Amino acid sequence: MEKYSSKQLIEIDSKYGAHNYHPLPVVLERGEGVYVWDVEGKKYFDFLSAYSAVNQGHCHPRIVKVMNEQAKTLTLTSRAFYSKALSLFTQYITNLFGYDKVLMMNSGAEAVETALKLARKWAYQVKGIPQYEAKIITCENNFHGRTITIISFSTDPEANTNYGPFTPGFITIPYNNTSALENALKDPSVAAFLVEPIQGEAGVMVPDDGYLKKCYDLCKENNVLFIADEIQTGLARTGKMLACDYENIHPDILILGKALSGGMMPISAVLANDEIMLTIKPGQHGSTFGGNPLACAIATEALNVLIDEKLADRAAKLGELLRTELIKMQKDFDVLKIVRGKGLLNAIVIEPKNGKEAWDLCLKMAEYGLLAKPTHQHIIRFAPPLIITEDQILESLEIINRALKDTF
Ligand code: IF1
Repeated sequence: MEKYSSKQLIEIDSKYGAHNYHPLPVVLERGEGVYVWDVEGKKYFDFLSAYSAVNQGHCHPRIVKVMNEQAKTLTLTSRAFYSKALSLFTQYITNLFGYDKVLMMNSGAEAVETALKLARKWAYQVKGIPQYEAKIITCENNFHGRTITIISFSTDPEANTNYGPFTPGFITIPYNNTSALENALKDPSVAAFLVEPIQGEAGVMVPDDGYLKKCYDLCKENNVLFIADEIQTGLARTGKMLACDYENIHPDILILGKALSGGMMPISAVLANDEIMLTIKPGQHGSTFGGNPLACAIATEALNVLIDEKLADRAAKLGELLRTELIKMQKDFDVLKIVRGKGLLNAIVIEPKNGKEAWDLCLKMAEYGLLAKPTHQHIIRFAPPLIITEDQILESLEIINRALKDTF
């Protein structure tokens, strides 16, 4: 096979690919566990985990094995017919998370859109809100995907400028502010409250303890659905199977994605009880690939790996170690302003100095063998695969320390 250099491949991408991202100048070719390799054969710790889609690590052998077997058996039937894989997966995932039913989709955004449609259906058919007056409350600095409806309630100009006109029916309130929610819930046409248990894209913003529980209780008091977008925080990433588990709340609608597939392919799921889920009748929602046999086989094994390898406990323990050691580093580096996170969903905030900023630190960490990328200019997410070991965390911290020293 012809050898290409990183430089050549970056030029090809720039010439033929859309410019909807600005990647770090690293061209990856292989991944295994916590490591990825670039086309020159350089090895890196992956501290982004494809934004928490590879919690189980790159190319987990158990998931690859199941994927290969199913790929040779049956990959796609459409929903015009039943499939054994889907029937058995629906039973597995609903029992695992404690819901009556699941609706399978593909991307996270599609699952969020599905949850919004369920909330509106429930509003008109169950709660009795007058038709097309249903409103859904969302939070400032949210990130729930890139469709036109979802960016309609984004507060980030980068996400929605020049994409209008926007979908109506959304109320925006500040995140981590229960009185703002209490006030917004006075509107009788509110159907639901959609929230990320931790705001990932906003920069791993962890709300106050008790925030989610208080929001959940306020929603219950006002007959409003509590919808948790656990696409990034779910599936062991924050140290529990779900971030909502920290506050023992059971969302009315639970949205999963990303690591539901172990990074193999887009797989997302929306879970709810019958009162909500059965508001959608046959022919009123769907997707060509939603719940396909290949996805169901992969997702079953992806969940099994999380459980068998106790990845939530590992994330809790090693996340604590990572944050503790990063906080110690703050004594030596005044640019390291904030360290925050839960489990292995963490972020640091870097204050620019001597004309250098977070991007330069990421370039230096890449040079030293660790991949991470800034979001909102000064925030760097540290979210390695959950299979990382204590020694690998310590080795990664050494790289971060050296890069801080050599950058600022
Ligand atoms: C990008 C970050 C962004 C999500 C939550 C739904 C979705 C996401 C909580 C949509 C997706 C991805 C999208 C990707 C980068 C990454 C991301 F937050 F993880 F860092 F963008 F903000 N809910 N997040 O985090 O899922 O349709 O992508 O499968 O768009 O750049 P999707």
